[in-house]
Amino acid sequence: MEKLIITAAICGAEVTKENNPNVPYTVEEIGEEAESAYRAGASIIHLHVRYDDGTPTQDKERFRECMEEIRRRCPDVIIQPSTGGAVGMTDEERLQPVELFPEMATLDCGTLNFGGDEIFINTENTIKNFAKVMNEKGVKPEIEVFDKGMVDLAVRYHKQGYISAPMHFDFVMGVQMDATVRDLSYISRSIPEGSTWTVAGVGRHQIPMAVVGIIMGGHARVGFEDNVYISKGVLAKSNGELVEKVVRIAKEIGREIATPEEARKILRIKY
Ligand code: KMH
Ligand code: ZN
Repeated sequence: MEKLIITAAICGAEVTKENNPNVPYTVEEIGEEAESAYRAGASIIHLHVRYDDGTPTQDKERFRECMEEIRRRCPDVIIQPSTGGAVGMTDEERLQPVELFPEMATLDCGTLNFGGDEIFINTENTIKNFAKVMNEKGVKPEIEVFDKGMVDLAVRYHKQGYISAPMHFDFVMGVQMDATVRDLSYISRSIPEGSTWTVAGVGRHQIPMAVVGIIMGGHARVGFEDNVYISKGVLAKSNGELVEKVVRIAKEIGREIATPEEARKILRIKY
């Protein structure tokens, strides 16, 4: 089986220090959390950024600062900015980090309920435009899908020339679709031959879904964006602690961990 790529979603836009005081806000804190995940074995940092008071932002200059800080601490790590940002942001706001030519960025492939009255809006024109801009800039999309219809949409857009192959999918389980072995098994069999995939289980599903992904030959995403606990009722001290747990489990069941360089080869990222 190919080596395991671990993505650390270190910050997100929704969790706060009230959920876990170790959620990073400042440039320094974001750098520290990225480094803890990288040292533990993460090869990709999925990145949202905040202002010092915790407000999420897609501001290009704030992204630039945070990316420089991450590169200073983890020179070879793959940085994958979010283009999802936070619910309610405009497309223009959301796309800003792509102007920094990151190696990857997320491409959310549909609209969904995001809890309470919140709706995370991704119209067909938004998705096509984001995909087109990423393609033009040589940024590899991490295709975020929250249900099977989003896979079908991404495949249609690939056929129409908006998304290049090989495609890399991130299956977010436990928001729209259930975080079950059945659903992960179904969705991971629904992507084109030659594609790669990662699973991100939300909340208590994070580690169990990562384990299923490891066994099935997929890749795994962990981190504060999706879950702030290391075990039931115990807050994680850092993103690194969550990555360490996945590394431990993967090694126990015989799956080696990919370095950033190996992750680039697996994902066919030109560097
Ligand atoms: N914060 C969500 C509204 C992404 O990073 O692309 C969007 C999100 C997905 O987290
Ligand atoms: Zn995100």
